[in-house]
Amino acid sequence: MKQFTSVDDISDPLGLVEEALSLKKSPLAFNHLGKDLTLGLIFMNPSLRTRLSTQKAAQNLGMNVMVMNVGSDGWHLETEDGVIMNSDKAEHVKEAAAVIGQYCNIIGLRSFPGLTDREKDYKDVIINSFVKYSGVPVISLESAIYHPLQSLADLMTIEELKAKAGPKVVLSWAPHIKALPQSVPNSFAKWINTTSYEFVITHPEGYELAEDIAGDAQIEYDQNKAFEGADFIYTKNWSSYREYGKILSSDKSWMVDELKMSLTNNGKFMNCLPVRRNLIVSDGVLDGQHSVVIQQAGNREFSAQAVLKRMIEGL
Ligand code: SN0
Repeated sequence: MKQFTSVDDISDPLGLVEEALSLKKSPLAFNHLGKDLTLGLIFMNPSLRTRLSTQKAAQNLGMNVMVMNVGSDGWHLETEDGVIMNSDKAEHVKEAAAVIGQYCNIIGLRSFPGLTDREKDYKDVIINSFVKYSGVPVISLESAIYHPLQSLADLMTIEELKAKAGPKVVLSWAPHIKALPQSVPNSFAKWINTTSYEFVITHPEGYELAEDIAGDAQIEYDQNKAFEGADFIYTKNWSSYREYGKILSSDKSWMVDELKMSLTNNGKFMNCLPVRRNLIVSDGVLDGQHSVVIQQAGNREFSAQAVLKRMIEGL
């Protein structure tokens, strides 16, 4: 595997889920596979789970890991072609990616969107530049538009917990004080659209995801109706795609609480974390027995390990 930037890079998403679940049972079964190989983890934005779980996954495979917070410790990167570099950006991504590729056998990269220029963000320039110029396989640790390692862990969690073949999975928008990327919901929608689950997305009007990403998901503007009979509730805030990067609603009634969860079919509560308590979800739901957010985060280690394993096997 030469790149892992979205589910489109995977021919058998559920096969990869199975592989990740089997690594979870024996994490050290391939602990020599990555011997003498180096993984570089490059962060332009903050991270807790992604950084630690990917580092742990690499260690389970016997790899060496180098981590750099380029956002704070590196040069600001230029991404435009043919510009006079007389701004605050000291290094072009062409050289930066190629140089990091000299030191690493695989590169993981996190780069959030600017949320001002939709066309630019949706070209996913930084991750695609690393794919183009680094000369080594590249893993998205959340790009401007997708977070595939998260979605793989989400799908693992649903597969572990589902009580029937085609569970009802609901992706629900919730309010936030900041404009956040669409990466997590975009990615979740794309991965769930590869399954035979019943898939509903609920959000206030104006928060529609890009049509080709939402795909065949049912859109339901009435959150209570969406929650009826749901087996899994995945809650996440995102800013508007249509009115790009804008916060169109701060409606507190979209927060997930016990009353809303009581409409579901004993539904499990999911979130990628970090989650803001009593803004996105009530304490009661997050601390309650139906919350599976810690299991989800635990699965991040094995989603990263399954992807790294396939990449190493393809080197
Ligand atoms: C990121 C996002 O894409 O929404 C990362 C999620 C895995 N989340 C945030 O930036 C949350 C920031 C905040 O202040 O709550």
